[in-house]
Amino acid sequence: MKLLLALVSAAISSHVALAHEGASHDQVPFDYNLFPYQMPAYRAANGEVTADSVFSGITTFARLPWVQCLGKDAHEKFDIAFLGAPFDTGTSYRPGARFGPSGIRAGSRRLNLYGGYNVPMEVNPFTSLRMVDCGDIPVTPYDNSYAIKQIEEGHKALLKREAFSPLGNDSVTGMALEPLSRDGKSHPRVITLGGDHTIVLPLLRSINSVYGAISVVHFDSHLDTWKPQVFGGAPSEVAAINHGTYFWHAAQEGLIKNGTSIHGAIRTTLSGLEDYENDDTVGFHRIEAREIDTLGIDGIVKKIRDTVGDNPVYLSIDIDSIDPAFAPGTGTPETGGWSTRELRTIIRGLDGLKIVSADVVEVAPAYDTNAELTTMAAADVLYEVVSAMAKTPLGK
Ligand SMILES: [Mn+2]
Repeated sequence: MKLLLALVSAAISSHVALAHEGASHDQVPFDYNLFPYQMPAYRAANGEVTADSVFSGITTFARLPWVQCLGKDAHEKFDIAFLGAPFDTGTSYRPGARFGPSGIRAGSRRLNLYGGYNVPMEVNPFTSLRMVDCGDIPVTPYDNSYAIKQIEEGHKALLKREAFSPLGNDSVTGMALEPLSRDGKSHPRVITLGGDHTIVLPLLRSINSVYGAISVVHFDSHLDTWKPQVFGGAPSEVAAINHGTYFWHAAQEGLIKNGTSIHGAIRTTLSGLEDYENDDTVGFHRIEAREIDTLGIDGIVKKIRDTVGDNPVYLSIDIDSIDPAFAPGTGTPETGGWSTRELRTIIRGLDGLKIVSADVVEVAPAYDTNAELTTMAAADVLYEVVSAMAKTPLGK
């Protein structure tokens, strides 16, 4: 507790110096710290500094400050933004992922209770980067085509900004790093909280506008590269875009760099082996869930790293990559998956990859347990993602 109070005091005393132009405090209670500790705290009437309880207050991801990025705080800068996309009208089986963003936030409340230092990664993402929660994109539940446009525009509005922290120098050469983006500017990273997996089509359109065609690392029990005629039957153009076909559309639009993308944790049944041939055409390599018994975690990490190399990477995590024993709250669960521990270790193995943005999708809290297993797993997986991001600047 002493350490916690010391951290809070340090954060309070640095607060004044770090409050920067443009920061608005009109809705922020007490001495709310925007950076670096980002931990809600207040000074009581007797002058003592007290950390707010993790179970109280309005819930944001990891209790990060809420910034109205799509509203009055349109010019606020950050390094990582959490952004909800509460869309689930592209699901084939159980609906409910529209409650994913609020569920993941609830599952994330305890992430930085002790300060947030990641022991195996040797980094504290909460003190290394300015992270904020931008709330949710307004998404209509009545019109998929319109909702998909809303998601692309909402994501772009954040991604197009300049990052809060400078890019820094190469740790080996000492030379200033150059951004990976097409416009030569340093952009923040956006972590999208889904939502069903359909949202990745508009997200990849947004990513493409800043980075061009991208390599994708995709953890999922399903391929999601199916042709609309195979998955859903494509009775209309709107129905053709759903949570099993979005990668097929993304490839048609040239958003995915062919041959440098990879799925992990695949274990779905198929219409036939031609689904794998189609998957090859769309541009993915595959790691099946059961290969963890032969390749091991190190072999899986090596295969992913060999596939994407130094390319900019978009990371998409379907929570159903994890076994339903550990993450039952999802739309299309498949048994025989990885444990939460295994997926977290694999993601830590991606340290050093140029992950430009990421998502966790298909979290449907209505099917979760009272113990919040699924939403905790989603939040903890994202903690590993932001830790990897904190260690790897987006430069070359
Ligand atoms: Mn999926």
